[in-house]
Amino acid sequence: MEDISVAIIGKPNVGKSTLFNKILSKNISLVDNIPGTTKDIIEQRIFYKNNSFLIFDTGGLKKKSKSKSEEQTYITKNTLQAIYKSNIVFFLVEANAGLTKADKQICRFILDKGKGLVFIINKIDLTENSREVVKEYFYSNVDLFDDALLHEPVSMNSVISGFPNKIFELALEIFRNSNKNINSKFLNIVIQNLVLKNRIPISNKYRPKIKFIKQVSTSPMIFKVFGSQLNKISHDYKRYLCKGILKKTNIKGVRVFLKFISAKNPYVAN
Ligand SMILES: Nc1nc2c(ncn2[C@@H]2O[C@H](COP(=O)(O)OP(=O)(O)OP(=O)(O)O)[C@@H](O)[C@H]2O)c(=O)[nH]1
Ligand SMILES: [Mg+2]
Repeated sequence: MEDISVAIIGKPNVGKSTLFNKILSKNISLVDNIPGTTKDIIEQRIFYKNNSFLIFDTGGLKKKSKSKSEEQTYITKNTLQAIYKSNIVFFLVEANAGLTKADKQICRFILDKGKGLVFIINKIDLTENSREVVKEYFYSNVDLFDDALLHEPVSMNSVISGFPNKIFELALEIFRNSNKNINSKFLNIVIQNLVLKNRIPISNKYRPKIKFIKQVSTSPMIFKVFGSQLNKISHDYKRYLCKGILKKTNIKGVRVFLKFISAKNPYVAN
């Protein structure tokens, strides 16, 4: 049986190791109130509903240092390694801390690498706001990713014991979805409807034309789109197509990737 690999990622002290221990029902990873407690990646296997999960606890994300580019400063080598090795990332934030630019960047990075994302709000016991208000705040902020649809965040108090079923249900759903083969006929109806609803803008007197779409890979989900002058389609329009496909197929927690392939047209000057 192949493992579903899961990396627990988040800023120092958000409760990654606490969640890791809770998942394993054992105190394996050191928990402390000092940020930077976990140094190396710790990995353990668990079984949930006949699936084997390999869980990585990570040292998390470093504070910003001014010398490097922003992405580098937040994502350390260990974290990067864990993200690359994983199918799914459990991304933790603290309820009281708010969603920072760094959090958003890392979520974006995770999705861009084709990984599934489960967004978890921890230390919900420390906030005065209701769960709903906190969830709504984070949800409306992470929903900015318009080429990926996220699930509603899971809110939790990770120091309360008990296996976090909800998180694993989401992980399973995301994993299954990212391994789905979408019916070609359906996919083509979806994309033609998207184009009908919102026409591709004209570029250089020519309107790019989409003729056909087909899925070429699962996990990550990659689709090839065939047509003419497709290199003229704007970034925004590509995002519109991605989001439309995700909505119609009801896939959340992962990105889809579109590759545009234009037929050579001898009548159009370059
Ligand atoms: N009140 C409250 N405290 C929590 C919760 N989850 C974790 N903590 C506490 O937060 C502190 C940090 O927890 P860790 O699990 O060590 O955090 P971490 O993200 O692994 O930290 P690093 O390894 O340093 O990156 C500990 O004192 C935990 O007991 C929670 O849901 N509520
Ligand atoms: Mg830790």
